[in-house]
Amino acid sequence: QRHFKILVVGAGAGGCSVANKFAHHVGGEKVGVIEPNDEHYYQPMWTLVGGGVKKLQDSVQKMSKLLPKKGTWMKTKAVAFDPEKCTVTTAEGEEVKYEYLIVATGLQLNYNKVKGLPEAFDTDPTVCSNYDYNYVQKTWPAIQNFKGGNAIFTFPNTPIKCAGAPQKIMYLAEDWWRKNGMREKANIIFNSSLGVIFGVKKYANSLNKVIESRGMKINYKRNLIEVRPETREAIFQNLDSPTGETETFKYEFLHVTPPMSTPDVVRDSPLVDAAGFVDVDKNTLQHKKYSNIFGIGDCTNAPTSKTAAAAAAQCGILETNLRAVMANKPMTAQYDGYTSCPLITARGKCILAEFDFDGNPLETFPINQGKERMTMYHMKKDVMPQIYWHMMMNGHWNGPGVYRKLMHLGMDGPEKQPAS
Ligand code: FAD
Ligand code: UQ1
Repeated sequence: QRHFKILVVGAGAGGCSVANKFAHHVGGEKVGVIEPNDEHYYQPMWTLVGGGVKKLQDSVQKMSKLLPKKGTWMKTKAVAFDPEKCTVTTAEGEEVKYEYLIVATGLQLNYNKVKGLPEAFDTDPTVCSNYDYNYVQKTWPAIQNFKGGNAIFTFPNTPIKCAGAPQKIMYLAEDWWRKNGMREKANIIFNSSLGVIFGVKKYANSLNKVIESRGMKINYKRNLIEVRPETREAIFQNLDSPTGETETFKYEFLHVTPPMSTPDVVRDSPLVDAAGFVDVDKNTLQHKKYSNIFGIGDCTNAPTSKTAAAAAAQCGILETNLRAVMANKPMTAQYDGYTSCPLITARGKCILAEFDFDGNPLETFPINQGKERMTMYHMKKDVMPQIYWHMMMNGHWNGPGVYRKLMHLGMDGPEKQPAS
């Protein structure tokens, strides 16, 4: 039976980064990684791929180049967790034993929860999604081929990763259509299951102004339940209606953000809460029941917005706390919920939202990030991919917390100074 001191399940943004961190600490040969994909995706770039700003290939790197050099990569899926026996079963039926487990499986996209959606993706060139490696390739051609009519952007009735991404692509599309003489013919509609444009007031206020000034329409509490590609109709349920009333929209362009959940293997495991997310202490990231298990990234129930930026901040917390547990010492690091969402509002414009568990802004730069800025656009487009590939993947990026503290030295009142 194979046995690892540290076993990481899932090598996305969070998993790859912590696998490399612990390879530095305990030696690569003691680290095992279970990950089925040959390729690692930098998903935050897909907004810019769909918007025609970046090439898809720039979002991809060979998994073999990113994982710890001396580590063991099991190129397969985890299919069962047994936290009592400290084993994870692989698709081949191997039971891999661990001393410490880090769960980092991210989210699964549940297309089959929307009737007709898989067929629509396969048959209708006007239906696309930046959330998927395959369907993000349809977005930019669909934007360019749009000749007017209803352009609809959806937000599902489940937690999702990067809650800003469903609207970022709307802004990029609107910007393109405006600059290419198509804007008057376009009826741009954001149908969201939520009741607000963004969960943090400061940024919601800015976004509402953007939407209003550029004539986009928002319908709240509208959940996509069916797509009919033959007639180009999208059916939405009104979540406020006690009778489950539905509304049918004709579409000439449809960007879908699908319903999401943790992968079935995680949802069906003993590791999750009632909602199906890995049940961790939100401050330490240690599992609430099993002290040798930690969770990171989108798969956990830490109540913050699910982003790579959040996973980066969690990496440092997890590193400190798991090392303490391994040394039989008390855990000292506390996650504050830091997350970030670069809200691109046009080519050359971005509102860089950064905030904590309570929705308080935690801005890195000593300027008002609630404004649309060219600098933040370049930050997102040109700087973040470098930080991700060259720092985060190696385990050398724990988010911008230290820079925020430096740049705000002496500038904020004590209430804005982080406790640590
Ligand atoms: P992932 O990076 O998704 O990795 C999960 C890994 O687990 C995958 O490699 C998968 O193959 C593996 N896995 C799944 N099931 C199993 C299994 N059974 N066994 C073994 N391995 C498994 N974040 C930002 O910070 N800024 C942004 O601007 C931003 N924009 C985004 C735009 C889009 C369109 C999208 C889709 C995402 C965006 N994000 C953004 C979110 C960000 O990509 C995710 O939050 C981040 O990737 C989460 O990291 P993770 O490690 O939890 O999951
Ligand atoms: C970040 O740390 C991060 O993770 C690598 C992202 O994911 C791509 C982000 O989008 C952002 C904005 C951050 C935060 C970093 C800075 C420098 C503000």
